[in-house]
Amino acid sequence: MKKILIANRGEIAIRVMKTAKKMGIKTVAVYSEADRNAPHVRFADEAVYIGEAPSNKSYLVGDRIIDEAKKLNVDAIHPGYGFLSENANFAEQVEKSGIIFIGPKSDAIRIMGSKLAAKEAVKSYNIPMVPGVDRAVTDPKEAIEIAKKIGFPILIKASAGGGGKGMRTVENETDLEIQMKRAISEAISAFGDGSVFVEKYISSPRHIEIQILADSFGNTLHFFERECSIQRRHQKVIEEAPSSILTPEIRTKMGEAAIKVAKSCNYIGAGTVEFLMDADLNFYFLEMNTRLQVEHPVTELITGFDLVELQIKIARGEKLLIKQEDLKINGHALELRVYAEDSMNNFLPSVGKLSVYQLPVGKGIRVDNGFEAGMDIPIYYDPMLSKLITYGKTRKEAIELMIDAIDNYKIVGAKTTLPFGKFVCNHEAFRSGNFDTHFVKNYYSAAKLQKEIEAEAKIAASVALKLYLDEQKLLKTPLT
Ligand code: MV4
Repeated sequence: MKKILIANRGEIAIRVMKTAKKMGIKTVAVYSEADRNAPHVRFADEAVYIGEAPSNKSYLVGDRIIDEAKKLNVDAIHPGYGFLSENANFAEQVEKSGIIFIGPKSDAIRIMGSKLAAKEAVKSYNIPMVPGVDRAVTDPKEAIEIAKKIGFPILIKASAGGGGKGMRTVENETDLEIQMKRAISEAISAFGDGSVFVEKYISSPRHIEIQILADSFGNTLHFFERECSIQRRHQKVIEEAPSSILTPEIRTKMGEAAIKVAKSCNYIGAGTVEFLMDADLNFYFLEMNTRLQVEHPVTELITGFDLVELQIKIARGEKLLIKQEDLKINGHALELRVYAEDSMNNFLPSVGKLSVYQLPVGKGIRVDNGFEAGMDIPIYYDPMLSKLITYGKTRKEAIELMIDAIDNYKIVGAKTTLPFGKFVCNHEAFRSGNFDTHFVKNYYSAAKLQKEIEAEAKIAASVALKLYLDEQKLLKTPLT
C-alpha cells in the first residue's frame, strides 16, 4: 500500500494522514470549492478537487471520488467518519474498483446499518438485548400487545434510524397509536424506510461503547470501553475512557459481547459496539458503528495503540499480533468536542472568521484539529472545530488538565462549546461519575453557565487587585 486517498475533510482527514505519513504511505486529499485552502489539503502530498461546496456535490459523491482515486493510482481509500464512511454501496463500489476500502466489508456495513438486520444477525450469539421485538411492527394493536407484555414506557424505534430520528417514547396505551404513526412517517421521510420496532424504554441509561478490531484471520480483540453519556440531542460532547462505573468483571463481559457482535457479521477492521447500561449495571446491545469513531483518541491514549495504524495494517492483509491479554488500560483520557456553537444561546451554530485561533499545548494534551487562524468556518459542514483531548494518570488529573487546556485555548471570531466543557468538568455530578444520558437536560442551563463565568471573573478581579496592591507595597518599601 503506497498511496491512500482520504475521502473526508477537517480534523479526521489530517488525523488519518498523520498515521499514513508515519507509515511511509503517500496521502491524497479531496476538497470541495469551500475547502480549497483548508489545512487538510495542504497537509496532504497530493490533493484533488471533487466539486461544489455542498457535501452532496462533493464529499458524498462516491463515484467521482473513486474516479479520481483511479486516475491518481491510489491503493486504498480511508473514509474517516460521517460522509461515505457507513455507505455500504460506496464500500462495495470501492471493492469492485480494485481499490482497498479501509474499513469493513460492505456486507457488514449493510447488516449493521439496519437495526433489525443487526438484531437478526446477533440472535444466536446470546447477547443481552433490551426486552422487545426484533421484527418490524406495523399494526398498533400488535404494538399494544407487545407493550403490555414488556410493560410501559416503551420506545418505538426506526430500523434505519440514527441520531434519535424516528424514535418515540410511549408512556401508555392511549398514546401508542398516534406515536407509532409519527415514528413511521418520520422514518419514511428521513430514511425512506418505515420499518419500526418496539423496545422497553430504559429511562436513565448510560451510553457505553466498546472498541473492537478484527483482522481477516478471525482474530477479534476489544480495546475496552468509552463512556459517552454526556451528550445533547444525540450529539456527544464529552467522552472518556475508561468508564468510572465498570467493574473489571463487567468490562470483560461487555468486551466479550462486543466481540460476538463483530463475529456475527464477519466483521473486519475497526468498529464500535454500542450498549445501554441501566442503573443496576445491566447492559444491552444497541447497535454497531462500522467506522472509526470521532472519539477514538481516548481509546488510543489509554491503550497506547494507534487505531488508524491498525486499520491500515488490517486493510493490507496483516495479522493482528496483539493478544487480548496484552491489552491493558493505562491512565484516563477525556475528550471535549469543540464545536462552533454558542453554549449561551441554545447551542446555535456560530460561524465566522477565526481571527485568533491558538491551541493549548503541554504534557497530557492532544488536540485533533482542522482549523487555523484567519479561516472562515464553512457553513456547509459539521461545525466541529477540533477535539480537545487530555490524558492523566487518574480521572481527576485528566479533568484538571482539561480545565487548564480549555483556559489556554484562545478563540476569537466564533462562540464555541469550550465554556460548556468547563461547566461539565467543574460539575459535581460529572466529577463524582454519577451521571447518565440526561446530564445536560438535568444540570445545564445558559443562566448557570453565566453565573459561573461571573463568579470566576470576580475571583480573577480580586486576584488582580491583590497582585496590584502587593506590588504597590513593594514599590513603596525602601530597598535596604
Ligand atoms: C434507547 C434508550 C432507552 N431505551 N433504547 C438514542 C439513539 C439511538 N442510537 C438509541 N438511543 C436510545 N435508545 C431503549 N430501549 C435511550 C436512547 C437514548 C440515548 C442513547 C445513547 C446516548 C444518548 C441518548 C439520548 C437519548 C436517548
